[in-house]
Amino acid sequence: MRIVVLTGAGISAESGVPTFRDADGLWEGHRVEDVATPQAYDLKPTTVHRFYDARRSALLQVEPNQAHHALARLEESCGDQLLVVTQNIDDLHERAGSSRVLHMHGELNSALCRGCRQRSRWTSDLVDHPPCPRCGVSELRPDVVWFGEIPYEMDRIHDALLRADLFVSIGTAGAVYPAAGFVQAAASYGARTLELNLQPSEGTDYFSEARHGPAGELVPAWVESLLSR
Ligand code: BJW
Repeated sequence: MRIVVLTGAGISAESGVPTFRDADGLWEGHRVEDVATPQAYDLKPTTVHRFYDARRSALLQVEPNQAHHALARLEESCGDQLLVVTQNIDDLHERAGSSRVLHMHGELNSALCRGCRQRSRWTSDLVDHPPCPRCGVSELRPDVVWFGEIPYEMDRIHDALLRADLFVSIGTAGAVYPAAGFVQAAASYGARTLELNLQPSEGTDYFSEARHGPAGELVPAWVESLLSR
């Protein structure tokens, strides 16, 4: 059985990483247009760098939770039949042991050079305009996908959705496209679809089945039931 799992901010919430749109979410103190568009970056690069620098250093204080570990166990058993597509820019899936992970909205531990367009692994601050390790020009920005930009890996994701038998969405509000449209795409290609989220997402009606509760409980239970079959 080929499985595609889409994850969003809710899977990392129990690790202590704030979500975006919940109460106390990341954007409560920031207007989305101030930090999550290329135009915002052009206007206020220091504000945007501080926002992402703070999130990058906060990553060092958090650990993967039971939901990330359960998906890593599933990969141990399913191998390349499982693909995790994450909207998250944290590295908690990898730290739990998953290796088949596509970061469609980029990664905190990566920098993108606006000069040479190369991506480089980056774990320190960007606010002081360090030079690009590839071309030497000081044009590094967070390697994340903002509104109006094209997400990464769309061809591979589309290919996986086309071949999926099961599509599972975990911890995402279903408010941001193209990820919010994956459930309809997967269903139209013949996959069964399952939502695991704290509450019904905006797209909940498109799923064949929905279970609501914390990911730290729902995901291990789902994985165990699948592995025991
Ligand atoms: C729990 C839990 C627990 C909590 N357990 N669950 C009009 C109509 C349709 C589309 C558009 C439109 N106008 C513009 C667009 C396109 C636009 C878009 O979607 N806009 C919307 C606002 C409508 N999209 C884009 O611009 C994208 N690009 C694009 O479309 O390019 C065109 C193209 C695509 C494909 C091929 C060719 C061309 C780019 C979108 C980039 C999104 N970027 C961000 C920032 C990334 C960097 C960063 O992290 O700072 O990505 S925005 C932000 O939202 C971030 C997230 O990945 C993304 C999704 O958020 P998510 O994960 O859903 O988080 P929350 O907080 O919203 O929800 C958390 C959920 O978890 C909640 O439901 C909770 O209940 C739940 N939860 N605790 C389980 N313990």
